[in-house]
Amino acid sequence: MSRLIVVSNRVNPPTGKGEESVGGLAMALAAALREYSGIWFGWSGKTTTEFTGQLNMQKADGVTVATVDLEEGDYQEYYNGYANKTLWPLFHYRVDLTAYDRSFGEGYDRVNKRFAETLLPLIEPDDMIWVHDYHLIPMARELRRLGVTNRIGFFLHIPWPAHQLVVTLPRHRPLVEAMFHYDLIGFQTEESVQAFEGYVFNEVGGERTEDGRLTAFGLSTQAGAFPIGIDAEDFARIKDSFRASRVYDRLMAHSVFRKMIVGVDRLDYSKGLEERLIGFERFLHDNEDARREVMLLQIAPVSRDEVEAYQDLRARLDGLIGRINGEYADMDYNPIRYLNRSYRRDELAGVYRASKAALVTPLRDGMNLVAKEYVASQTPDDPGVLILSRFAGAARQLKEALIINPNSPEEISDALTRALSMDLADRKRRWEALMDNVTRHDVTAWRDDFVAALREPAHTSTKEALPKAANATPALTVRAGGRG
Ligand code: ADQ
Repeated sequence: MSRLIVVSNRVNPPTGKGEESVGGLAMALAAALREYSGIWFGWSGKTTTEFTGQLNMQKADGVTVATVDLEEGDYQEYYNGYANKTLWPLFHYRVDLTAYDRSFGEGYDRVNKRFAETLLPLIEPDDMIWVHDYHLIPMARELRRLGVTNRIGFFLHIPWPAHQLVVTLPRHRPLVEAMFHYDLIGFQTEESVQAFEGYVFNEVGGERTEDGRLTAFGLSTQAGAFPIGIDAEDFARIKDSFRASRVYDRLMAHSVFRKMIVGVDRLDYSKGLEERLIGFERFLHDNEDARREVMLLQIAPVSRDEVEAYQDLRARLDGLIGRINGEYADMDYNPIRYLNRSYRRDELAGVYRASKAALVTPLRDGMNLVAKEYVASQTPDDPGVLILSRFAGAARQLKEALIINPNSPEEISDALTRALSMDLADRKRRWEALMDNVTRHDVTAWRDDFVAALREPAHTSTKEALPKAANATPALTVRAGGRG
């Protein structure tokens, strides 16, 4: 059986102890790597004054992990720069926050080349390579330049934006061309697949072949939707664990005669945190009875705090929360409890279980795993209500949630009123359908679907390697399997 090599910007394998602190995605990838006796390759998270390309190999809980340090300039231009100041805002429809700095693009290409060169000696002829996310779009092109003919897949965790947005990027063409060096490109939703195809057909005159492949730039690839899931079974189990129950009991004791709503997000402008707070403020304004009775617990660990847009957001949130609490708090009541820290997965499960409703209000989100985690942590005989933005990829699957437009404070306020007064039969009916979806489309199904599609018709491939001098791009026919 071929091995699997997973490539992602950061490598975060389980340690074998205290796994509740490791994310579900990391657990699922680690399980796949154990099954396929593979390697997980990426950045160590450390920087040095000069790039050495020195590989650091470790075995962590049955998974071989290979990491490399970056130099400070790489970190600033590739990670803080092109990844987090260019692609992240643009792909989340925030052209106003997008930096179009040429040095960022150069740093991005340089790091992808360095990653490819460092990984090269580890690749064996039969290995499948699975590259993750927007940090590493050019990775396959760089590997092909080095002569790698293995099957290479790519999964984009964030949305692919509309054509009109992509073309605001000065070097959009080489970026999209680089994607055609993958055998398989996975997106979170059909909407992203269609947006990608829209670019390919309308901007570069690409076409779809009879068997569903996309051709452009003299290359061909396969694109499909592979909506990511969570380890639903594990969440349903840990919600009753000792730690989850302790958190649950503490929260219940604190909210006697009160109803708690929860929000859990990285502190990021794509998550609609301000819109959520303004919606909650509207709810308090419109419902005198609810004041003193309903509180919002917002957990938002600080993220990417070296980037100015994140510092600005944090300052605005501090001001907004101060204003709302100042207006509506009483001596023994605070409408918003705001925590900038991380919690273990089992603790989060306890928080979700204790909350009558979850507010998940991103303005754009590839999927949103919090929405699924909330569903999986509910008690079947008294489940809470999920309020979900239509702009989260998860809204395509979780149709029995209360779907809202986060730009409307009234819609948020109305959904809260509805959620908090919903009768048990309605809550149960919705939750059962949601839980069924979250369980069926879990992270293992996602991973297995993607790997099966990547593995598929290797024998029909007529793939060649790119010449080492990369100026001339030969016609390359790549056949990939997978769902169209
Ligand atoms: P994120 O933007 O990080 O992921 P999300 O899908 O919600 O967004 O995942 C966040 C994860 O972090 C969840 O598992 C959540 O439990 C965890 N988390 C959040 N706050 C936490 C806290 N205070 N303590 C501990 N854990 C916390 C990107 C894309 C998403 C896509 C995922 C997976 O932006 O759209 O769903 O990748 O593909």
